[in-house]
Amino acid sequence: MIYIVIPAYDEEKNIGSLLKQIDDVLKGKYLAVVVNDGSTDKTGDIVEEMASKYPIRCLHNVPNQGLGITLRNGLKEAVKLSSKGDVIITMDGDVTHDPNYIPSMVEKINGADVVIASRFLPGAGERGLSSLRKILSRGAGFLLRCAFPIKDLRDYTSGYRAFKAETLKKAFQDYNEQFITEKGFSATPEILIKLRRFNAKFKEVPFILKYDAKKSTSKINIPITIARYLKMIFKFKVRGF
Ligand SMILES: Nc1nc2c(ncn2[C@@H]2O[C@H](COP(=O)(O)OP(=O)(O)O)[C@@H](O)[C@H]2O)c(=O)[nH]1
Ligand SMILES: [Mg+2]
Repeated sequence: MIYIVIPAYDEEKNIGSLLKQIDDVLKGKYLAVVVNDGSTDKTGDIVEEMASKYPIRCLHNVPNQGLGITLRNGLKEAVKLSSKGDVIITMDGDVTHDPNYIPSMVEKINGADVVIASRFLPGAGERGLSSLRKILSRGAGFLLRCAFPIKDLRDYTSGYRAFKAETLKKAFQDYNEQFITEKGFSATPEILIKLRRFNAKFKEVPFILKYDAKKSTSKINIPITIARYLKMIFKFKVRGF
């Protein structure tokens, strides 16, 4: 079974078409766990309505909790529902992550624990992303690679990933509530850094981020995200993780 965890905060312009695209690719053979993070728009209503037609489960955070807690709630739910051999995908709720990559990511998980849709491989790229955002992801990637080198991993901040359900189950059992502690976007690299404890094997597939398809503005706050990345790197280096 494939579980797809989608954090969604004010994604009313995107979430409906994303969920339809997912069903076109996977033809009903999946369960999407959408976590509506206290959206102030119609995101929750749209997802609940689609859940009567498609294999979708919608969780609601009230009020907005941030990306870290949202990912934690969604992954916990997917792990709880999963069995041995299942795969858990994470992807953005904003149509920048094309679901057509899912079958190849699932195929590649044989012999690995995590498969990352990576923007930094030959054949990969980013369409429609500002230079500032490109610098941010490359700068963050450089620092994270220096601080926490992981074999075969280049893209630490891509939120589009496939995990073996068993690997995530082990992480939740071992770390308990400490598996995902970062509140914002820094939770995305935190998950990979924490999986190093289990000698997790990483693979990447080339991925083109379709930022030009996005119909909403980004929720990332660049100065806060930079500060949180630096704080997290410092904390994990000094105190361990
Ligand atoms: N739960 C939650 N999700 C968020 C928040 N901010 C952004 N997201 C979600 O996290 C994902 C990444 O955010 P997004 O705006 O797409 O960032 P960008 O694509 O990197 O510019 C999307 O699925 C958002 O809906 C938040 O405060 N809470
Ligand atoms: Mg996005």
